[in-house]
Amino acid sequence: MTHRYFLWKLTGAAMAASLLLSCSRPDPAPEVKKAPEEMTAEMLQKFDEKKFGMFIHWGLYALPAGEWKGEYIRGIGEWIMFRARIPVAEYEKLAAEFNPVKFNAEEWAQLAQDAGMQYLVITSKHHDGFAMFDSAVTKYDIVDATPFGRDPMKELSAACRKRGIGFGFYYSQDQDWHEPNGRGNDWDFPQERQAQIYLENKVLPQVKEILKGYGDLSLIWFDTPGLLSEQQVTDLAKTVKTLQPYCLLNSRIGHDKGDYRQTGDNAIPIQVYSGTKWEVPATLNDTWGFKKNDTNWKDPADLIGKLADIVSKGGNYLLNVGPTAEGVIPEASQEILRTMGRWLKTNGESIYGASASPFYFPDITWRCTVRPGKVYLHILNWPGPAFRFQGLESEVQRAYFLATGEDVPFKRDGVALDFALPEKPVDANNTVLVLDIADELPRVAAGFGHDELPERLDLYAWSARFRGEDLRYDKPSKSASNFIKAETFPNELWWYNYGALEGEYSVEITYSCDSKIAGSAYRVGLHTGNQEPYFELAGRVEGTAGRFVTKTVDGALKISARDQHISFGLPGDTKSAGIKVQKITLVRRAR
Ligand code: FHN
Repeated sequence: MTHRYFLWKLTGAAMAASLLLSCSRPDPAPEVKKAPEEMTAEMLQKFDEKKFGMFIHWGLYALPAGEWKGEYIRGIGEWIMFRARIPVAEYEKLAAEFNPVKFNAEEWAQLAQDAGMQYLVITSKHHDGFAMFDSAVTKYDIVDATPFGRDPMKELSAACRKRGIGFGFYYSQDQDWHEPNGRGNDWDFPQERQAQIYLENKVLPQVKEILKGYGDLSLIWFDTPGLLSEQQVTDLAKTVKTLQPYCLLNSRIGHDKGDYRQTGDNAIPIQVYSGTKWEVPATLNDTWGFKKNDTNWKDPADLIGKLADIVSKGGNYLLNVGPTAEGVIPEASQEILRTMGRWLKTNGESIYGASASPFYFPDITWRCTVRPGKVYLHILNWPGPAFRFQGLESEVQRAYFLATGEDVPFKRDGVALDFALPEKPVDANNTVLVLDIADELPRVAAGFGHDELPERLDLYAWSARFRGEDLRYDKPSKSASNFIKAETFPNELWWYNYGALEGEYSVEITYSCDSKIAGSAYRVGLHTGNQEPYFELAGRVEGTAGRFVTKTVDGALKISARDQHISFGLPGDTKSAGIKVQKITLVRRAR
């Protein structure tokens, strides 16, 4: 396997570590002498080092909080205007009620810091078109249109700066349901829109405002570029870089003009994803903007596992909170984030500035991050007292738990290391086992490199995106259930390819189903984008008397690099809501 990318990452990580420590300001003032690429590279390095950030979706939608005229509106909270087709004139009235008197920038920034988050990105304007900052371009902003009358972004950017937390703005550059020439609102504005007018009159001037009024920005996080032309996106990127050459652009600016890549929402690549810097934007429950009835909070252990999973694969984790209309980050979110922060306080060495795994992941027992001379094994699903780790050729000088410093006995058997672990995890959230190795970089045995996937690959529910809001995870059986039929958004498991899989595969499903409820049709789908599968394998759920069994699905999946994700679901389920799906296994037939 090639170590070039890996080496580059390690050197970069070391550089970035020293930069981060020596730098109290997260974002240096532009030095015009440097070439643009150099400035971007410098910031990308720092960005890569940070690993964990806070995303904040906050806007007028926090007031209806998922309910309109007494009716529950399915889907993510910040989309309520769109989903309920609320006329502009009615939605605008929310501004007069929006008074987040409990907003406290210091508390929000402190929460980010307590959580171990190194950067923060907040919605300056979401798709509803309302500016959460003081904008001279329109009166439709938090200072002019609400009784609150303060600019919370001024306070928050200052509170972040004070703590050395990178500060960035989310800005919806194409979708704007408030504007006739923005994209998305066809209930008020059925006529054809003229994007250029909207760009010139709202987007470019507002983007200039957020660049000029809030100090050095770490990044601008654009979203849903839609149908903007390459020229329009180029102009937007130029506007940003002219005013702040150090400000990073995310890939959702469109037309490949970003500095780093976003995965899909809540979409974690199935294996190591290299070649570019990337970030996973993700939710703590099933919404970004506050929804009063969404209490489907993810388990902190699961989130700590996901953080380790993402860093092991080379990415950053941007985890969202949706404050209420009063300006309070929900208590449950705060508790989860503080739990993550406590874990990071002890185990941060294995996350910040760490490089991706040089090994592929055969299952979900462990993930791996690396620093010079050290391999960190994040044991996420405890294997019991005997743990075999394969593929490391480097001599291991010492193995110990990061949290306690306690030595862990092991024996070598060729390229396998057999560790004697305690019966129970040292830390139920993620026990980090550190290997001090004799090499600067781990030497990886042939057949175990991250780019050498095995003939059988398990895709567990644990590592899937749960699509739809009804699915639930059962920790003891590591399975997903409640694949009920839904009017909008099918309840499905989605596994993101990101180029890891190419070839022809048989598929096996490991599941359990009470025999009395068996019968519904399931499908394993291949998708090039967020729409319905263009190809599917189908079968019917058979009863297993409640035991987990593995069954082969008829047919084969031909997966290519253009396939975005693989799904499992029961789209028309009327009977088998109790089926528990633990994993699907891809068995290679041909390359
Ligand atoms: O439509 C938005 C959504 O509301 C949210 O802001 C997420 C965050 O990544 N981005 C969009 C969809 O991808």
